[in-house]
Amino acid sequence: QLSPETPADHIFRSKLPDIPISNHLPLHTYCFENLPSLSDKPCLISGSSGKIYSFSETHLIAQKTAAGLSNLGIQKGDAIMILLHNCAEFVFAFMGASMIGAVSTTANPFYTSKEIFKQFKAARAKLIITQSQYVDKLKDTNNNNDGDENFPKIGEDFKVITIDDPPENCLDFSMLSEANENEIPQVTIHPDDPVALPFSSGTTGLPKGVVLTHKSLITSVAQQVDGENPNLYLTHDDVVLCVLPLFHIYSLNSVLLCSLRAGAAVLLMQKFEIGTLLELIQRHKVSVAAVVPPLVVLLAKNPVVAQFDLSSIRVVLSGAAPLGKELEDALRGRVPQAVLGQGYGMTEAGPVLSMCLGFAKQPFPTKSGSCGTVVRNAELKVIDPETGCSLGYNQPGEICIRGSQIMKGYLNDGVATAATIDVEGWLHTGDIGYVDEDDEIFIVDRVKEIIKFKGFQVR
Ligand code: 4UV
Repeated sequence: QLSPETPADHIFRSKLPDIPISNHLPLHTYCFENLPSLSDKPCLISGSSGKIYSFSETHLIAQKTAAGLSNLGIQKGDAIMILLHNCAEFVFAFMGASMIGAVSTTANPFYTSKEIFKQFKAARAKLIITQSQYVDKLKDTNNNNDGDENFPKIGEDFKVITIDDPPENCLDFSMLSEANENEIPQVTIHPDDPVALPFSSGTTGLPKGVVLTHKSLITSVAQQVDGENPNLYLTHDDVVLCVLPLFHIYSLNSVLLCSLRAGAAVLLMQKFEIGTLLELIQRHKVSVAAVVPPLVVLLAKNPVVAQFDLSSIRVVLSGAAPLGKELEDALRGRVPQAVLGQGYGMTEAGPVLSMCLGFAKQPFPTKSGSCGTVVRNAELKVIDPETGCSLGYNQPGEICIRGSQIMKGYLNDGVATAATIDVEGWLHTGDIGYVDEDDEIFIVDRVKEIIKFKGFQVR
């Protein structure tokens, strides 16, 4: 019985009903659950080479990669670092690691040597998968060791695998992708075991490892693409643009994992260039484009866009930073046939808190500027940052989210975890926003320290 002094929280829910979610499965089993009906369908399309991997090929190479990682000594609970731009090998490595119960920590190949090793050491990674051009950063040269005599050495302390010609002491990716899939060790994966370890500053301080489990990622993907009326409706005929980097959770979750689950093809773009992007959209008839606001600016304003046929695009999902109404309207002029809307995510939240209901199979009307409605099977509340009291419709405050999709916690940092997830299980985002009378979320401010450049956190 609540006393009159402690009124019940005002909890916001999706307009979509809750659904059963198979989050007892390992992530790879869940993502490839529909493999029998998808086998020959395109799964990964390499933008640069045009090579297409079917669902069964993708699954098989991921299994081989799992066996290869195991042959190199990677065991359940170990971490590997994926230091790659978007490419098929990223997918094979991530899914392969999942298959043996290992964890992938993903990082931007453009990071400095110092940034890479900070993450590498914090994650206690045993192996790095990268491209030969970044191997110099992984060596104890250029005085980036700060006098550390224990600076790890390639080949001795950790292994480096390159997806192109391996430099000295490095191994070729074929060691993984051509291993015998029958040699995958039998492992028991628990839903609470970690599978992804992206790094984020959260609401305060330095980047920390965000522990995302099999259960959290499955829950997040299911909240988006599962159910009779999925919030983000993807079909076997969709081609989903993957230009945003897979090392960031937005692309990893909402582009890659959602497409694998839903049976849509993923068009992988290694690096961003506007002409190539437009040409690939036209050639492969991209139907769903996941973007960030700076990309929306280009698509809306760059005159070169008018020379390309973008009529295949039916959905544009923008996220990771605010998208103003004016910009959204300008983009609408370029893709009048498409539904435009936003997703709102935070690495720690698993990551998706809310998604535009205009993307649903049976869509709802939505407003520009809104970040969508809270995802299903989750609870959202808005609290007064001073008093912690929960607020009702149209009252701005700190957005909090609760559900099985949120992170398990920060890696080895109980203090930071307790400062972010309270005892009742609410994750405090550090974002200020409100929910309007149609259950749409609007973000108006931030009470945290993170700096974002083009939608990505700056370290
Ligand atoms: O931790 P992070 O870098 O995470 C993200 C994740 C974004 C998304 C977006 C759509 C998806 O479908 C998805 O899977 C992932 O950006 O940064 C988190 C902070 O970025 C701001 C907000 O301050 C978060 O706490 N942010 C994210 N999305 C939006 C946003 C948005 N739509 N509008 C305004 N700010």
